[in-house]
Amino acid sequence: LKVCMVGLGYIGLPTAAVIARSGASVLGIDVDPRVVETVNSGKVHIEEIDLDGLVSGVVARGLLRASTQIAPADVFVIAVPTPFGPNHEPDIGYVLEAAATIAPVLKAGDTVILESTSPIGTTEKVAALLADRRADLAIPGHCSGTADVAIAYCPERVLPGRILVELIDNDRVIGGITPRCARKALHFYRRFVRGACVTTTARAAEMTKLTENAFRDVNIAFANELSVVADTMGIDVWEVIRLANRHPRVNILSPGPGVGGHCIAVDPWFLVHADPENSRLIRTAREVNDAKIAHTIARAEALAEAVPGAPIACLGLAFKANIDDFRESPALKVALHLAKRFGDRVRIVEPYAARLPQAFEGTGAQLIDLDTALETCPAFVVLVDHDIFRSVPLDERADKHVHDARGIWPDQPKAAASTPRLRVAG
Ligand code: SAJ
Repeated sequence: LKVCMVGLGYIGLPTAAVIARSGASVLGIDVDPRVVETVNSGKVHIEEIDLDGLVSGVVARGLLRASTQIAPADVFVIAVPTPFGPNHEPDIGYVLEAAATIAPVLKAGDTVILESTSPIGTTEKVAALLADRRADLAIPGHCSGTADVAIAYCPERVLPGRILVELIDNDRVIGGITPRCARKALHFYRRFVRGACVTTTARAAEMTKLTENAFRDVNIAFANELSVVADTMGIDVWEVIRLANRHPRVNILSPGPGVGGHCIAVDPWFLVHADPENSRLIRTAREVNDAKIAHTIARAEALAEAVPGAPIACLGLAFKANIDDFRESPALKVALHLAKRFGDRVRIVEPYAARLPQAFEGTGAQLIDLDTALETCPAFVVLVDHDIFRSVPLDERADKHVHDARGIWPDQPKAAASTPRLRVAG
């Protein structure tokens, strides 16, 4: 079986490597020649547990090769970004570009699968584009009778940090332009997926993906809203959540400095955009989670003012624990704001960064290690729940002033005093 993966990013590369391990011959396409070169030398350009060993193995066995040029294959998988524009409108330009790249080499019997998170109706647009470019082929949805190719939507659902495990173990939702398309795609996923593969329509599968991430966003927004209310009331939100979660039907998630990453902070907008009038809860959740960043900034500023002139340590820049991904990171936004305001007083501890991101240039902020921070900084803003930060025992931080946005330093005696009736503009 010949497979062509279009897009070798956070999802495309691990997926290509897992497919190659199943014995298929995989060609990975990327527009960036550096990515192509890195993969062909058996290396990886992204950090993900166990990915380096897997990629070097399948490249050495000749099962995975990368190129900037498309080639004929039996199955084409599209895993390119779907960003949003200035008004949160989804941009499917890269998906359509990928489909246009595939069109000239497509032949009867092939399968085209879109994995990118996409607004509802995108797979149909891919089919329309292929029908337009390839009048010689019978494209599903654009022909009567049996189609020459199968077109399906199968969203990725993997969690960064667990990608290789979840690619295999998670259930997959496979939506076909027609039921026959879905069955053809299902046959392909069975090669490497151990979880259940469930078929549906392309539109339902597109909405399912958006729904999963909007569900998580709404639930995190509930926790974040509670944390602000508790702060106003001078109550420890972590204790309230622990106690409430003792109820058999209550399971509240963790508040944080906001919601980051390229999925949960983005995808709910695709649903809002589809039907703005009827998606008020989803929109509000997005707004609540974004406003939590401003709240964290206000609390961190108050902390800095409590230790005039002294160094302030910001723990973490990543968008979540134990990864090196800083995209859409609320921690980074808070730390950058503090660096711009307090300059060389700001010390950043981020074990997953070799140097500070470019945005910090000229602010005077420095990257230091955790031990140095504990020795030299009287004030701490905890922004990411990396395991290494959790491991600091109480006696090493007892005399510190702390704003802990992640709730990982329990029983902190000098937790930044709550500011009753604190109001933060969203
Ligand atoms: N967060 C909280 N509190 C929580 C949980 C998360 O503040 O209780 C924050 C994190 O710190 C982070 C953000 O939310 O900033 C998102 O983190 P996450 O771990 O919830 O999710 P992602 O973005 O790493 O991955 C999500 C997953 N979706 C769901 O769990 C429904 C993953 O399965 C998807 O494949 C991925 O989005 C994606 O690619 O869409």
